[in-house]
Amino acid sequence: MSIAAIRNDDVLGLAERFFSSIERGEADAVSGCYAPDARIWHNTDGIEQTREENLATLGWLFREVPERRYEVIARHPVPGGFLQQHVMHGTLRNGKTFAMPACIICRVEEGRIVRLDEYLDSASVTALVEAASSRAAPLAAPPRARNAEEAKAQLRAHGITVIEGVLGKDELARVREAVRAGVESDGTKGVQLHGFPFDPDTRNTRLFDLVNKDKVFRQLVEHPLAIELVQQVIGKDFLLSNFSGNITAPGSGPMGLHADQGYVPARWPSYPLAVNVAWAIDDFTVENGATRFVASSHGSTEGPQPGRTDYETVPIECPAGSIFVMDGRVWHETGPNVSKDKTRIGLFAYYVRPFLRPQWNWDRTVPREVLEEASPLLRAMLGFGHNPTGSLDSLYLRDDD
Ligand SMILES: O=C(O)CCC(=O)C(=O)O
Repeated sequence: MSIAAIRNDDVLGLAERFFSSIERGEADAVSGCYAPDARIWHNTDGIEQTREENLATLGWLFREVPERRYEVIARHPVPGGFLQQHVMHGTLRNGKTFAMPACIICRVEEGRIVRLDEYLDSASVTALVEAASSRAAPLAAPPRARNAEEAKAQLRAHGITVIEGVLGKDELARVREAVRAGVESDGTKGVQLHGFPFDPDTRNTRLFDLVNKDKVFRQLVEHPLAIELVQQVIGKDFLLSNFSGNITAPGSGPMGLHADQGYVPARWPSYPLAVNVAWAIDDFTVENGATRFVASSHGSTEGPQPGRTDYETVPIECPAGSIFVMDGRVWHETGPNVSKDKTRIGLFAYYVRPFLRPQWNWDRTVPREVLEEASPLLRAMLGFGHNPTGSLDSLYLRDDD
């Protein structure tokens, strides 16, 4: 291969890294593609930005346009750099989509971009800025995803997604039986099942400690799709905070509107601290108390005001076997069960970033036999694995710990 061909490969590799880092929102990786004294120019304002100024602009883009994709029409190596014609497709935080055509000329030295001139359609730029600052169009229903990638995009854009058909008929029957057995066993032992302070009456049945109740529940908390989405929302390292069931019953009222990370003092950071994967074991309908949520509440930095009841909520209707995933900031509640004779089983697996204390003290409750057969992933999410906040205790652990 000639030196010229190798250089072309390097330049095209750099172009690929640069645009895919922007797609993924990785500011450090974008920064690494620029030379420290790089200059970035746009025809729309005629301003020459420094690397840091451009990274600030990209920070705005990452925030306002959580989903970005480049459709590369042409990418050509040229002496000293490359040319690219592309269309950037994006979804704004308020769910609006846009497509922005552009042409760039990039000068590269020693494997880094030293100058980038970008020609944009000024009407598209104005439309993007106006759309980003306009009020969110409220969702009339939660978005539905056909696969993990769509679910991730919806979580970024709306903080919520519904995926149908995750559990089949036999699996649902198995889970229902485990719930029935759990309720019976807790009832026999005198464990509280009704009338918790967060419920409006004594009709709903709350079943806690699912991890220790049946293997099938342990399989749900580490279901690969659930884990993929959890990691997308709160990062690679996370803890299971709680896993419980809520069985609504005819006549049960709505639970108070809340956000799952509501115990974290306001103002919350601009990223979610927690995520809830809800398993619909029965059909979720308006009648039987489908969970309800407030559209766009994932953009909030605090929970709903206590006592205020005028928030508009949207039902999360979905067939049995679906999961719905909500980032920890989404305001939601159990809907009222207004049916004559229908119960509704929902299981709620609640995961948090590793620096938040779980609601359930797994170290005091998980029996040795459950731990012994737990996968490394389950052990880690229960707090028995590597501690990503420091792992300092590893200095003192014995080999068999
Ligand atoms: O049962 C539901 O629909 C929601 C339950 C919930 O939000 C909770 O337990 O925190």
